[in-house]
Amino acid sequence: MSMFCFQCQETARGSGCEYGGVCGKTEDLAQLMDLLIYTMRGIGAIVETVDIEPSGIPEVNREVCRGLFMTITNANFDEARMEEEIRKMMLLRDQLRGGLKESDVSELPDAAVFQAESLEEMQFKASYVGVLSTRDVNVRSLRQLITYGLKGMAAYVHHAANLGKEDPEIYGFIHSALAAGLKEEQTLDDLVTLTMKTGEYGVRAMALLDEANTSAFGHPEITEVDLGVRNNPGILVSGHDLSDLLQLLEQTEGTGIDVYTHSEMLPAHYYPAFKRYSHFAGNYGSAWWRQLTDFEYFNGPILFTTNCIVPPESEEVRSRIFTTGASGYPGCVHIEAEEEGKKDFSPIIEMAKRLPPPTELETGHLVGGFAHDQVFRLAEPILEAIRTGAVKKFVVMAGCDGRSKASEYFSVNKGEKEEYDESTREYYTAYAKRLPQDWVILTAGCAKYRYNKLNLGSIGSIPRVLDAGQCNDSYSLALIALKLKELLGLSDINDLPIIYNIAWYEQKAVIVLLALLSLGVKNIHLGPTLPAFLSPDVRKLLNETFGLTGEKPEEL
Ligand code: FSO
Ligand code: SF4
Repeated sequence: MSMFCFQCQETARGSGCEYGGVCGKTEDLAQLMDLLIYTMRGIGAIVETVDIEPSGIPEVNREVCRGLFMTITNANFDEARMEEEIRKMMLLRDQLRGGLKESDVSELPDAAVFQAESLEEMQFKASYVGVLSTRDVNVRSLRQLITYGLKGMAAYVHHAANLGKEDPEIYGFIHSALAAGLKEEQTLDDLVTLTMKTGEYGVRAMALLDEANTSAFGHPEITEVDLGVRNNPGILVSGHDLSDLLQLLEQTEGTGIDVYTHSEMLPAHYYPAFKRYSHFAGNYGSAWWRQLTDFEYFNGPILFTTNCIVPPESEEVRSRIFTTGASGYPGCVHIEAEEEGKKDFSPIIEMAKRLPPPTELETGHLVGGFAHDQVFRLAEPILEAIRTGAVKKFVVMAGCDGRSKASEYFSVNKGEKEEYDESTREYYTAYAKRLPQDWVILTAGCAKYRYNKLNLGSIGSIPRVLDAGQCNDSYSLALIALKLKELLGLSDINDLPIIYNIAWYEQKAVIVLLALLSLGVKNIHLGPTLPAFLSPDVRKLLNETFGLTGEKPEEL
């Protein structure tokens, strides 16, 4: 075994990928990712040891966030770029270390000083610094919980930075939490404290991104998004980065090319700033894991701004995929930012002009845009519906979608009741269908694709599925809960008529979970299966302290 990774929900046998990833990650790539994390821990150790002010090292801050983002599930499959990133990170690390006194350097851990010139040397080094190098299972579990939370946080910070919003204190926390992963003497109590702090900084990072998005694009508003196609050639934009989308819309204006969103880009339609582009056509396809079929029919080029990439099976589809930012795939053209974050998307535009328009997959529309500002403006009717009993309960079904099981909507009738396997994602479709008519779903993230096309109707003017946006917009759901608590005069967020039935897949969901825990939310149901990286003792601790459970909510 030359790799071990258990960071996502689809990890092999529910315990860990050891001979290549279920996601498509190779052993070599997994090793390089381990070494990249180790190098960034070394940077954190230097920053901490000599008390470097994070505001004085902007390039290092941004590169560390990008590096963390590159290791998130399904973001980057390109070994050559990972190797290049390690070299860049080592250079930044060595420059940081360069000005230090001999005595300071001698105090630094190996991660801050090791050298690896060739790929072979990197691989050799990587084989000693992966997840399993932490022997104690509980320390390993909490250390990885924190690391995965940092990856999610870094993704949000990276998007905010692309829009010009940065917070040196968040960067400072990321450096110190990375460095903490090198400390031998950490107790479980230290790690639990750091886990909670990670959640607190997660809230700050989500608030920062919310501010970046809303100040750049306006507040999301209720919007009907078209699911059909037009007759022009198209470009499909996937991932989560709204600044990339804006640049693409600007560069395609007047070219006769339409721009469509895919998966987690759907919520871009809710922002006023994007609505002024008449060639911003609609949403194409479904959740990330269905992309192999969706892309085949799209016919035009596809731009990945972040995860989730599924390794393309056909050369034809691969030739139409472009990546940018932290994402990457071998053999696909990667578009790097030039000065001031500007990107030249002309290779994508030129390809789009030569290719046919997308093939229609479906017609109709989806309604979304229920982020905090919009929901606050609907506070009166919502409160009235709660008071009169028209709305009995809210269920937060935010998070991620995933492959298991591959059939999207199922129906196995055994007697009166629909049967489903609770360990698969079919459960979320079944659950949404079974909800009483006076329950409302609050959602964010790609988890919504399990039920957002079911036509679950409305209660008066309130749709039964309120989509706040992307996974990072789960922050909106927390703000909505806090506002309801205030308006209903409650003293505890857990007294609200809200239950949490959250689906997770990758590490952005980990920071959302830690953020919710730090806000005091209790009794979260997390599925379809609990993370493999939570050891039995850590599961017990999270259950006893926060009521976190892998059990599904009671039968309806
Ligand atoms: Fe989904 Fe993928 Fe957004 Fe994730 S597309 S799974 S939690 O990247 O970030 O919700
Ligand atoms: Fe396995 Fe998930 Fe890691 Fe990929 S990201 S190697 S599927 S645990």
